[in-house]
Amino acid sequence: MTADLKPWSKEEFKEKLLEKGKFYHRNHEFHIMMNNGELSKEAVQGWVANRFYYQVAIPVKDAAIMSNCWDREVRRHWIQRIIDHDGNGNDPGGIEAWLELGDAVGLERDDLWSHKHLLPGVKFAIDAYVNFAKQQPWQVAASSSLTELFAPTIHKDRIDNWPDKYPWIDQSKGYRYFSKRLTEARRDVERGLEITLDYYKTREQQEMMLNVLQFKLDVLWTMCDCMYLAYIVKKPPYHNV
Ligand code: AHQ
Repeated sequence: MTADLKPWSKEEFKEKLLEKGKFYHRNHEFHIMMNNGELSKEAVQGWVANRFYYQVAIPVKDAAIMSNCWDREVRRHWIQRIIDHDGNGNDPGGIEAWLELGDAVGLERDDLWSHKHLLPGVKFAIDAYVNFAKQQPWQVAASSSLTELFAPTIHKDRIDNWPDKYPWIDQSKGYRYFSKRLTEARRDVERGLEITLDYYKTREQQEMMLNVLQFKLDVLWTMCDCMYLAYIVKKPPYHNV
């Protein structure tokens, strides 16, 4: 029974979070094939189109967290995550950068905004994440973003591998999003870790947080499962009816 166990120190707790890295979707076969240059053009386009729903969901998820948070100081920081994606003033934001990635891989912007290529299972996984943020205490929802502890590496994989593995992708406009996230993810993780290491006090709460992180890892992994079935196994939903 973890209820009577001593809480982990902040360092031990952070270590436990980092141990979850093996479940990060960088280790999914879909991403391994991506980094090895083994994805077809259709599979890359499918990934860009399906991830677009994730990109436009992130600001909605972060707004849900803010709508549950009465702490002005936290909101003053957290609002930056929405701006990073929606942009403001002269900054077109990350959603625009993802649309440029869509342009670079040969997708029509209307087909991204209409979610024409969105797979049902990818939508369900992402909607589960948004609803989690709406229903959970803001600190719990905030801590679920800590899959980004492992994100800089995956963005760097794309920047390092895609130019050589996918020379058909227009490099002049395709990679701005990934470079942008390298710094933004590190800043987000700093804030997310601070909230998480402070909020979960007892061992039972800390163990619960590991399950919260596993939920979000499952969201990302499930997205890759759906895209693998559709674009690698070539058995998208209803392929046989
Ligand atoms: O581009 C990504 C992003 O903006 C975010 C926000 C953060 C969150 O709030 O959950 N997570 C996240 C992630 C982004 N990119 C993913 C990728 O593989 O490109 C990784 C993903 C994450 O690690 O949760």
